[in-house]
Amino acid sequence: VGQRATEATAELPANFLWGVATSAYQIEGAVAEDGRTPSIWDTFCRVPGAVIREENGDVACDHYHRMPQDVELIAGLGVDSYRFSISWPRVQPGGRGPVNAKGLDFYSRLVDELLGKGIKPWVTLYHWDLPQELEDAGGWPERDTAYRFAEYAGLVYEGLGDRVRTWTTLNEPWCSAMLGYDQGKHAPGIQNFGASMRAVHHLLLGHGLAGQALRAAAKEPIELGITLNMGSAKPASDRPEDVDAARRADGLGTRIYLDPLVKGHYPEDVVADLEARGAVLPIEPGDLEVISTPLDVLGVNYYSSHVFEGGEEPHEPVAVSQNLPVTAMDWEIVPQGFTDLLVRISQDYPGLPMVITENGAAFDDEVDENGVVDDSDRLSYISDHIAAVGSAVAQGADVRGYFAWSLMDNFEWAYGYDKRFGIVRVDYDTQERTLKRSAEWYRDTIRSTREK
Ligand code: GBH
Repeated sequence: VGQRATEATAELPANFLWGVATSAYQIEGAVAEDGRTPSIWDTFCRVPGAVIREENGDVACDHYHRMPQDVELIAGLGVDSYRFSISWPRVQPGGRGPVNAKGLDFYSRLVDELLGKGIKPWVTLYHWDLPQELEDAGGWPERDTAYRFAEYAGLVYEGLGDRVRTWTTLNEPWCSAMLGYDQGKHAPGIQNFGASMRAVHHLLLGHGLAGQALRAAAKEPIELGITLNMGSAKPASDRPEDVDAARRADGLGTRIYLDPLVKGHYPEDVVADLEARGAVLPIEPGDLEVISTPLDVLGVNYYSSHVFEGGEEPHEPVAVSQNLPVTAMDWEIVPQGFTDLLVRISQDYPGLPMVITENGAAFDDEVDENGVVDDSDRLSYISDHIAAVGSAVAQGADVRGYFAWSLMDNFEWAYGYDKRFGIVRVDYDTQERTLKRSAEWYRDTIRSTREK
């Protein structure tokens, strides 16, 4: 363990931020308590076939009732920071109107518990749980949702802004737009490419408007961020159709978000591709200025990277096998792609500090007769990926922190409770939490960096 920790962290700066991450719907449960109303995920989970075994987040890890103990668990890992998300329909039921004091109070107590233990709260305002009423009014393809999101951000700031400095607006807008409105694998389960592109623009607009609202309300400077899921996209060969396929995958996966956020305009090649498909980004005058509101930090969520082949025109990207080992999600394990991605972002979008807001893996854990989960596969995944971050830093990437996904096993969206991403095991019958070997390694590794 010692050797491995030293190697993995050798290149990281001394003030590197270590953390663990979760999201509201995946852990909280208590979906009908203290005034919370349904989100699109409560609805989606009831659609036959949408989620494996028709599972849902009604109870999840029961974190809503176990929060103080869970904060103790987090403190025991010795992390600097805890990344969690706020449930919009808890704080502003229905997505409109006044704040629900009881709902907001839960997060206020969470922040106090964390600060009391010297743990920095890293707040994400939106991790996919849109109030159902806003979906009924059109959801993210509808422009008004962006304004509603900014209003909600302001309400949260009023309640927590005196104690929270770091604000992530959205978690993985690609997933909200593409899985939610194009592929239909996530809530609200719609399959309409045009709608997904309208969602992209309104998510980004919502990010910008919320960022401006937070800054307008802030008495002291805040740290504004957005979290994107990304990987490196490489062509399978130098055949023009493969090169074009990789360009397209990168365009819709990464540049359609980062270009407007950082450079203030959408990438021309992507806009041209969309036009050819009859899809439009519904840009209104002034939108790009709002979207490019200065970012203090870019959150990077990394799981895997792909190599693409292009078929016939228009060279739709098709991911091909790299013959690498996979996780329980069947995602190939590509730490080199992580290094490549971080170096590339630092070159193409210079001056933007990055924090890894999620990285981790699902494996089929086994509990032995002593209750131990010896998850050497997850431990290797995490240590290899921390080392990959180190390599990127050595090549000049400005990466300032790493959050393991996830603190504990939780509701893995369309996969229900089948896939376990936790470094802490959750027994869903008893709600007992047990540190896996990976959690012990992570704790010891963090400790060892402090002794440097
Ligand atoms: C994150 O999303 C979420 O933020 C988090 O809530 C979730 O629990 C966690 O990851 C684990 O899933 O099939 O090889 O093409 C992950 C976003 C986007 C990552 C799609 C994997 C496809 C991999 N995912 N991506 S592959």
